[in-house]
Amino acid sequence: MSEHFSSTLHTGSDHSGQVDAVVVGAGFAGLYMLYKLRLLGLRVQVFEANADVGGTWYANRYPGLRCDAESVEYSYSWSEDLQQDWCWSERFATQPEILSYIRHVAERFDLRRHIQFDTRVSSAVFDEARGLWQVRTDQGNAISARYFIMASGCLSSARLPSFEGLETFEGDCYHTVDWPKAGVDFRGKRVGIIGTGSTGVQLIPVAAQQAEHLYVFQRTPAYVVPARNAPLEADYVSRIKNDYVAIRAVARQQGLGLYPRPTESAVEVSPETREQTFERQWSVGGPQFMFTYKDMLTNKEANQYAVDFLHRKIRSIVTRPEVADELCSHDYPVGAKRICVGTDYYETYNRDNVSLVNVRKSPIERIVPKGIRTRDGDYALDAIVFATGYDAMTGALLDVDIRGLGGRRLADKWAAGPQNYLGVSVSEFPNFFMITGPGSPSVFSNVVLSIEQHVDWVSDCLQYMQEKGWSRVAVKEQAVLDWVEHVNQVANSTLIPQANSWYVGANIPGKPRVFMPYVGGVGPFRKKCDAEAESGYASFEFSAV
Ligand code: NA7
Repeated sequence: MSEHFSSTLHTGSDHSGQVDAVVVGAGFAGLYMLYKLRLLGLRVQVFEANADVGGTWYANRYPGLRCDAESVEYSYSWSEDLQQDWCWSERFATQPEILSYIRHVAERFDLRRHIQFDTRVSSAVFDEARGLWQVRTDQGNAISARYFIMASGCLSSARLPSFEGLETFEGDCYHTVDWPKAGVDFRGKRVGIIGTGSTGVQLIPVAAQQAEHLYVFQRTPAYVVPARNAPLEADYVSRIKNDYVAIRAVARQQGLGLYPRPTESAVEVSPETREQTFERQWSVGGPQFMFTYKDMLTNKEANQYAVDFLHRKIRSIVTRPEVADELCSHDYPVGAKRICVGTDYYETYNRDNVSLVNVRKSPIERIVPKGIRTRDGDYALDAIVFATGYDAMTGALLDVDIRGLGGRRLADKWAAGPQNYLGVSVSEFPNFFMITGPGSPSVFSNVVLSIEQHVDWVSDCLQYMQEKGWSRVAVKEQAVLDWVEHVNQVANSTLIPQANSWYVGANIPGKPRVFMPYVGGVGPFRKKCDAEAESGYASFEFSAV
């Protein structure tokens, strides 16, 4: 162990003073990062804004919330005992079940003692002379650390559009990202939900069962495939557990996990075959619909076949043709915004107590004391729910005032987009790492496995530094420029950048339109990261100061 590292395991939280590493966030990423850093013998302080572990799975509690990745996959793979012991009860886990899993991990590996909760990191400034990050929090902590690691999540900075008159509303307002712990009773209420992304799609059917009347304010229709959620059968679970090591190995290389990689092209099969195949995927349910054909995200014609199939499904389910028409999207390829996975979503629009309001045709003008005013009229409401999403991928990073060499602010460096290398490192910001940052597969993968890959890579890099006696690492500018170009090239070879999605920052006024996730696949991405390590981190500069 190098002299630059502590030789003893830290056994308690330092609220001030110095540690080896500060980690921001105690969700899936922060917890595993903490675990790995402790294995290196480092003194670690984790700061978490919420009152407990879980990250986005702690803050989001709206009814209907489930993961849209299969539960047997959306879990840590780094402990064989853990993955053998834990039993998921349903195909797509509910938020309470995921949260209890994360809490179990925190307890099982004794992680909580290094986490300070209810504490938001406000700034991190690199002190060049000392080679240390000076980290401050909203609770008055001032702590220095050799390494500063943002494990703050891709979807954790909530977005509330600036609706005029919001403060005049006399009813109740909720944002799905900050749902009251005690729950919300919509019985007897006229409820408006703004937003039909994954969140709105999950909440709408549940809210419709309670509300006296539900108004859905839709700007862009989502493509929604049925979840077909069900309890997990014991023999299925035991088959998975017997094969877990092999299943994880496949998932790490291709990113589709349980879903076989499609080999056929949608444009090369007969119309009858295509229809049958789409129909089969529809009946299986879940996000694997996007993996029906290999070219659905790269070939316009292939994508249009999928769109046409989904439109036929919508029209077959929704009984009022004019409502079905409004639910069909015509202005972006399916999958270019994240495909939504729902339960009874389209069926909900057949209920007498549900109305769809097309706010693209008749935009919301303002919130008024009694409800929402659109161009074509007022909607009287007792409650408004904002399911308006996140400042994705960069929001949580830039919520912290991070300053690197020469006091340069990360927000300024990223004024034209999140320039970094492998989604993990930023030039001029030594000893600063991001877990699943922009430029990595993150939201385009089973994010838990992507988190593991990034955490492993960072801890391997730190171990390498320990062995070499180095204490400072910074990526070279050229590597960043090359990586950003590669990320864009790969994205532009697909249809994905064509939608006004949060992938390109289009949901945030003023945010530069830059494609953020890496869509080249987790296998190729892993190979690039491994090659970087095997080259002795050729794209990085190390020093002992
Ligand atoms: P999303 O996917 O960003 O969806 C937000 C929704 O809110 C979307 O339908 C937006 O319409 C709508 N929205 C946002 N601002 C407005 C205004 N001003 N007026 C009307 N409608 C608006 O967020 P989610 O929380 O649903 O899902 C995010 C991810 O979390 C999801 O992909 C999963 O990975 C988990 P728009 O499409 O912008 O026209």
